[in-house]
Amino acid sequence: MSEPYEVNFDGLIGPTHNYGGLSDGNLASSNNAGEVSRPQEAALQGLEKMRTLYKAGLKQGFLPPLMRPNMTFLKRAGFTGSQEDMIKAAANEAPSLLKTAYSASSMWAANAATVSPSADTQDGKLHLTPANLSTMLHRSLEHPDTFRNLQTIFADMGQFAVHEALPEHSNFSDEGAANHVRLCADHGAEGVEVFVYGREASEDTAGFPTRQTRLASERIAAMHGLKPERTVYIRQSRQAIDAGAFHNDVVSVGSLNTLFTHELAFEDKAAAYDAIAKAGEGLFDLNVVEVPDAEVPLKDAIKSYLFNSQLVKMPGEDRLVLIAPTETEETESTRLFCEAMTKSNGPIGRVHYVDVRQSMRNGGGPACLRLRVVLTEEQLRGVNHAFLLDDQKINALQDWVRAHYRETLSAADFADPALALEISNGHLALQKLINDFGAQVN
Ligand code: SUG
Repeated sequence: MSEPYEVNFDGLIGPTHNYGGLSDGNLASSNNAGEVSRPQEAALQGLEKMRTLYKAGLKQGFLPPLMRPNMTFLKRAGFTGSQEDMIKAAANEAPSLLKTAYSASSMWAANAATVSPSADTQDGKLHLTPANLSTMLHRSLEHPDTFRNLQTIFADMGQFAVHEALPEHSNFSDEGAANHVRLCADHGAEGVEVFVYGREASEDTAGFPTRQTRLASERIAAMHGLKPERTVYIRQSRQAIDAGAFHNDVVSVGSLNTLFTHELAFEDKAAAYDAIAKAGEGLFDLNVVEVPDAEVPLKDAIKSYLFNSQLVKMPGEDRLVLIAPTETEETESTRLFCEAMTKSNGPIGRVHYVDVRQSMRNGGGPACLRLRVVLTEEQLRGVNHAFLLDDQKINALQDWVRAHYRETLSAADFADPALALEISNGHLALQKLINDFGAQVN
């Protein structure tokens, strides 16, 4: 049997990428609110990151951007008439709702879904559950379309189970893979699935919003048919959330048997490491690379997004590679930590920096931009190949971006109905491109 693949599906950054300041508790989103964004540059940066992983010999896929403005949302919010009427009325009466309808937040694919590979599930299928993202209004609009996209990509019901999102209520707040870590000996071997939550279902918490409940995590684990003895629930530390770690993937990342984490990521770190090690008994020996606050203060970890990196096993390399944002290189404490870490003989042997600055300015690093899906050879054949990339397809998507995206965008532009038309033409061109990709023989 050949080794299964960990495929990264990145969110293709959409033409309405903007700095809306919509995410309370996400410091980058708040600090850059109202700035002029550069959608074309953003999407090209994202595609170059995808190319980096593809060229290194990894399988790379993409999730298309969701259609914006979200007219269904505006309709449900009480706007009527033609598209033009609705946009003009929203611009006059409720510009913040128009901004919400225009959000390109589906680019952060780590929040698209929670994924359990077939090696962990009782029915032997790969399970995916879109996140309801119910804490933030703009993000809560994503899941119905994400569900449809996942159904299109993972259509083979004999191999894949795509569930509907959990009920939209704060008791079930769910942010998908951003609060989920899978540890294992090899991608294809049975693993331990770790769910990190910020609060109990009906608990009131002061401070920045806690976006994941334990109940949501438990229901997803049950829905995916995970073994209770291989499933761990860990509470995220209040200190990390209040410092701006709105998702756990801002303060830790795991791959294979390695957990790379800030020492203040979890409420009770000793209990957390013990619980993971115990759940992994007989499967793997847990290797924790813990970053001390004295070397990298939480504030620097969050500013630099050291942990919002992709931790990957590259073909031909013995040790793991950390695909980190350039901000990690520019922040002294994190750069020095990475230099020392790669010189030691620990599990992370190399750091590769990528430029995803446009996304970073909204709080989305390399790890936010991707959804990891472990696929066996047979499952890979069952995936809709239009969404799996190679060099030519990346070039074609970049040409499409250059043809259809504005160089700059600000919230004031949303009031002009011509923007919506322009975007919908671009969307049609993308549909055609995806159909062409699908028609190619792989
Ligand atoms: O949900 N930012 C996203 C960033 C998501 C990052 N994802 C992970 N850590 N996995 C969020 O806060 C900002 C949008 C704005 O303000 O326009 C935003 O939604």
